[in-house]
Amino acid sequence: MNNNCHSSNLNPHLKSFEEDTLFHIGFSSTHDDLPEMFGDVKFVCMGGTSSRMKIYSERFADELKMEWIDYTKGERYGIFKAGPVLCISHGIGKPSASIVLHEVIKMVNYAGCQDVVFIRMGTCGGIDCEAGTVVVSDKALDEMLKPEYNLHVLGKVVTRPTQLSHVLAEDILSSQSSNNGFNIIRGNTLCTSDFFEGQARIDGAFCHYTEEDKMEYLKKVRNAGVRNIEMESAVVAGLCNAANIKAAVVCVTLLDRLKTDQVTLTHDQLMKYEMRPMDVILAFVSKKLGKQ
Ligand code: R2B
Ligand code: URA
Repeated sequence: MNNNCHSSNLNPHLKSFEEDTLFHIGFSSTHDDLPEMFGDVKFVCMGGTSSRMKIYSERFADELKMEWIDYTKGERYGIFKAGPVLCISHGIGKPSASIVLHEVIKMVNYAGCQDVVFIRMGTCGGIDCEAGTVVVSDKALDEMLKPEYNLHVLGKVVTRPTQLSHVLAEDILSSQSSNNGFNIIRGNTLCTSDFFEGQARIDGAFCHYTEEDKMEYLKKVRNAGVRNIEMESAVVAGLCNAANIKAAVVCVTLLDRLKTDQVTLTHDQLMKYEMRPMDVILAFVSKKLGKQ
């Protein structure tokens, strides 16, 4: 018996496993009826925190008039389903996002999901744009400004390209109404392994460079077409490319990094801005489902 691994792109070893335990999200390829639970999923929406993904999923369920189910097991990652929309948290940073993406990519495969797309809906620092701007990413760049996600495997560097789906980005943008009350721009996204020194901040516990050094780097970043900085887009792009899944990254800026390092938004401003990627993706999903 094998556990129903369909995709030729995925790990060939999976086909010979009797059972695959998806430890961090709490499912089993044989003991859970994944096709019944998740077979209808078309949109996998990911973001940092479980509480935000719960709010997003409730909003999807309300607006699309779809059934809402909380599939969260354990405390690592929140998993909520609103009809064909699965909302999953990925935590902070590439390692956390990589773990959940491996398991979710396998899960949608075991569930037999067809034409599924992955969308990260997050927060970020902006480059040369005011707080509250929504950035739809073209590709993720690493700290050396290369469109690559590099991982050490068996003592060697494995490089995965981080171009995001042009088609999906266009589809998302074309589903927006012009009067949603905020700016949406496109650009490259710098994906870093740290929030402080890795993002050229001078307010971390350590800093060996000057404000001028920082500004020189951020201008170089801007010249590479970067409009925002965050910490997971490269994994979303790299792993979805490897799996042949279309992916998009849609993030709201919390500050302009050419002006400041500290996020000083009030709770209300943060809540308001955090709903913007949701509004953008809700318009897209509604259009795709013929509900607009
Ligand atoms: C954006 O915000 C988080 C750091 O504050 C991180 O998850 C990211 O990518
Ligand atoms: N998230 C980041 O990764 N960087 C910022 O500046 C703000 C949010």
